[in-house]
Amino acid sequence: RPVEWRYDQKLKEFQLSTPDVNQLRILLHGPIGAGKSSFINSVNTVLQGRNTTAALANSAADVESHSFTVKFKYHRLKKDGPGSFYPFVFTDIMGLEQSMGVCTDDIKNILDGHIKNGYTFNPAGPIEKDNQYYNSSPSLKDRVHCLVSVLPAHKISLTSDKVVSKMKEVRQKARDLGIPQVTIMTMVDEVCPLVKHDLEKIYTSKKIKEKCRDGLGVPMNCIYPVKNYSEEITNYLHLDVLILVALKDIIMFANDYVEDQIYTE
Ligand SMILES: Nc1nc2c(ncn2[C@@H]2O[C@H](COP(=O)(O)OP(=O)(O)OP(=O)(O)O)[C@@H](O)[C@H]2O)c(=O)[nH]1
Ligand SMILES: [Mg+2]
Repeated sequence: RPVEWRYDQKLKEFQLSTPDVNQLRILLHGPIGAGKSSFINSVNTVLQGRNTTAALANSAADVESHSFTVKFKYHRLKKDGPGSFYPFVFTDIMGLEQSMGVCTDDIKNILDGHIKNGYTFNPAGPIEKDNQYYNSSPSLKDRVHCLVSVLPAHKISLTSDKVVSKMKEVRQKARDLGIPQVTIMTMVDEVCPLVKHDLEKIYTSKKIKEKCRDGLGVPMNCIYPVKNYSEEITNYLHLDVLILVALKDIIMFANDYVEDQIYTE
């Protein structure tokens, strides 16, 4: 078995070292249909070792026309045993497209911890300060601890300038706050037929390398290629491994951030 497989055990045993923050908050952003919700589902599928009945992602065909994810909510991931959850939670936000996506100011509000679970995004403008879902004095536990940018490999070069600049703005804000960042490149199976048939070819595929190079200004060694669980109903080792490699770093970076903030505060 590849060495990465042990990450699965590491994540099962992972615990936060501080009582001030009870869960690590991970925010996914990226274009519509990039595979954000599917990634959260895939993480769930990998951690549980079984199909998790696509509870969160949309399987609708018209992902191009509009976005489905409208409500803000962090998703918990079930661990073995009733009522037991991993100490990290994920949220993905409506696609960053031109007219109806979440406005960049609200993404910044999420990074800062100003938006509470249950808020429904208004594409016309950011959350009002008197809204019941507005947290006016967020602490470290309310903040995002790792920002994940999701790029679909087959459409990287087609991403509109508007979306590219919105994503840059969000990444800049995260950088200002010192929040660690990871970029995930989904849909690797869509750009390389070799990889589609044999996921192990991912590290030698020229096409994948090319796509990483197009990665919207992100250094190549910061991009994690993955194939989400989308049509498979059983787990596959190499799919699991790619997702675990990305997940392990997301969680470790988030944890480093929290420890760092507590230490310096
Ligand atoms: N072939 C392939 N299909 C994928 C992959 N990831 C996601 N999909 C499919 O792509 C479509 C869109 O995925 P979603 O996870 O809904 O995308 P999203 O980023 O959450 O989209 P919005 O919420 O609309 O912004 C779905 O039909 C998925 O099954 C992948 O790695 N490979
Ligand atoms: Mg979604």
